Amino acid sequence: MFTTFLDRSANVDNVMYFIAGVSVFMLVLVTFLMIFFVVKYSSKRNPTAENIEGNLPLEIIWTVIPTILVLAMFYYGWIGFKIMRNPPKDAMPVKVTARMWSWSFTYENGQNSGELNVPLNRPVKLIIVSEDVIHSLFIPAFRIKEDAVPGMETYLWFNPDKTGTYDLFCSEYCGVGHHSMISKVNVMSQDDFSKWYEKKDEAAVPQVQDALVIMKKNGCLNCHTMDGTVEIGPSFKGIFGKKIEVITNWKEHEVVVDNEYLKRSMLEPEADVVKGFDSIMPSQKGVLTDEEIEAIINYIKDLK
Ligand SMILES: [Cu+2]
Repeated sequence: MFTTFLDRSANVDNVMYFIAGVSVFMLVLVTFLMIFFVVKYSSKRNPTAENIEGNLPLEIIWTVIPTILVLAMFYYGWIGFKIMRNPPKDAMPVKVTARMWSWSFTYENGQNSGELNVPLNRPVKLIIVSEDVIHSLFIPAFRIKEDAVPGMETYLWFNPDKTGTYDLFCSEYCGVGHHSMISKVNVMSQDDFSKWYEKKDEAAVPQVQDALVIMKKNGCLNCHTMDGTVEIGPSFKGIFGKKIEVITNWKEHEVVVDNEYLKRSMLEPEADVVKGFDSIMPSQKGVLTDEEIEAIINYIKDLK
């Protein structure tokens, strides 16, 4: 169980076992002593109250032992923290952007994904930013967690030492779509990773079939469905060309869902909010390109 302290995730586990172990031991000890003294000094056994003087050796023992235990917790925690704060120089940087309610991972060559793809056995440094509120990047399998804070950059690193797919999610309640901020870490062989990493967008202008990829990548489908199911936002199914009730400046009115309306809904979502929904969608200005917006609109058009 107590493997080398150079292995960071083993260190996290060891610190956790150590603190939990000490806590359980203390709980049992204190509970036992409490029951023991209740019985031993009950009024039945001791009808006359007695003044018990202090006991210096006992006081020294119960001061020194817990102090050592607490300092040991600090020491082992500190070792793990130091490793965590010092990414290896050759770590691969990946920029992580958190926003309501999706994750986006951008690599040095501009490659971008909604899932974190990493090669086996190469340390990864995650540079974390938030576009709106505080989120928290949590990858339990690698024992790492760090807040994404608007206006600043935070970081984390880990060494993916086993291929496979692992959960990645937001562990800071960030609004109604918080549960949608779940993604994956895909640890791939070096070959598979290179293949994916070098794959550039074939077409400069996104096509309709790319719209699904764009929507997934940008988290649109965390709130909007395509099968008519209503979630956080209205479903895209069959809305094109329809008349809908919207609220603009607290006033209800009707609009027709056309190209212009859909584009405005992406860039200024607060302008006309569909009746019955909260105005919580973040603007996609600067996130989606004009071509991407067009591809999404064309996709929605076809969703009869
Ligand atoms: Cu979040």
